[in-house]
Formats: sequence, structure tokens, C-alpha cells
Amino acid sequence: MKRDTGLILALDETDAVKAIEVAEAVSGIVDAIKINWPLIISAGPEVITTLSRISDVICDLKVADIPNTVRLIVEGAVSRKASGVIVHAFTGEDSLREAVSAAGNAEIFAVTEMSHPGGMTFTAPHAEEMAEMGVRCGVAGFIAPATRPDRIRAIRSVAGDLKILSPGVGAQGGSASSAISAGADYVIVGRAVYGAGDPVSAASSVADEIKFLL
Ligand code: NUP
Repeated sequence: MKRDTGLILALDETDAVKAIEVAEAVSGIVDAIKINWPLIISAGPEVITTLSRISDVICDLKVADIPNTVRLIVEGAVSRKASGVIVHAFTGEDSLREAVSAAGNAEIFAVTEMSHPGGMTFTAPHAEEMAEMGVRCGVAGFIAPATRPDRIRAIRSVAGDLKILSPGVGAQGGSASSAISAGADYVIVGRAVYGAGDPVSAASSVADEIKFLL
């Protein structure tokens, strides 16, 4: 995945027609489009391939399963032209290794600590351990919370040069510039962009906010 603007759109729009419109409109401003179950369930998995003609696509499937099932899911996403897949790290080393192997040239991003308040209960206390395991397993990077920049710093201290993608900007209260300053390479922004009256101007203002920090 390139890094021009450091902005990844989280396209959780469930109206497929509107989703494609937003994707096309912001394609020059974002480095990738991340899609999640809301759009995949409403539009079908072929939306991965459709969007891949517009931008790099990261499938945020948060895969959390036994190694064989992880492989089947990751292969399915990559065969539809996903360039990255997000998986949970808490499933352990065997599942994470299988994800990396199934991805081939695509990138696996492991969730270390979730951005919502509930993420502090079970994910935060083990986030550094999960990141250490991710490094051993050969993941491309980690998901770490923009809502808690100090936790991005903690994950960065383990992640070395691997990528950190940070959700939680805007609607969840995090700030794009604080996340990048704390060590994130990319911010992931959803509602504050696709839900804005003018998604292009909303995306541009996030890109402007972080451009001198990249
Ligand atoms: O910890 C996480 N927090 C989070 O918000 C891990 C994620 N993958 N996400 C996803 O990022 C979430 O599911 C949504 O797709 C996006 C954030 O969207 P928004 O809060 O900017 O609308």
C-alpha cells in the first residue's frame, strides 16, 4: 500500500451505490479503502473486486478463527483482489501464521488493541504481547487506537518498522494529527468522511491536517 496522504477511508456505507460514489469521489485523496462487514453483507463480496478497480482495498474481516478457517477466509478475500486483510491477533500464533501464509503478497494487519472503550478490558492488557507475536509471524502491520495515542506509542515501540493503521479518528473522538504524531503511519477514518455532507472536502481536511507529520 502506498503512503501519499496517510488516509484510509473506512467505507461502512451500507448503500452500495452510495459507497461506490464516495469511493470514486475520494479515490485521489486516500491511500486505500477499508471495507468491513456492513458493506460486504449488503453489497456482496464482489464489492471487493469492484472497489479494487478504484483503490487498494483492505478487508476488515477481523478474522478470528482456527487456522484452517482463517486460511479459507483470507484466500477468499485475496482472490477477490483485496490487497490487505485485517485479522484478530488474540487467536494466537498458529492462526496468525496461517493468515500471513494464506495472504501471499497481500498484507495482513493484526488488531492489537481496539479503539472503543470496551477495547481496554481484554485487548489493551495484552496488546504489546500480541504485537510481539505479530512481528514473529511476519504480519505487515497492526491496528492501534487513535482514541488512545499513548497506546499507539506503546505498540510502535514493539512494531519497529511495521505499519500502524489507526482507527478512531473523528466519530470516536480521536485526532488524526495526534495519532500520526504518536507513531501511526495511517489513520483510518469512516463516518467523519463518508457521512459528511461533502466527503471530498472532509477527506481533504484530514489529509491536510497530517501532511506535514508523515
Ligand atoms: O479497534 C478498531 N476500531 C475501529 O474503529 C478496529 C477497527 N477495525 N475499527 C474499524 O474502523 C471500525 O470497524 C470501522 O470500520 C472503522 C472506524 O470507523 P469510524 O468510527 O471512523 O466511523
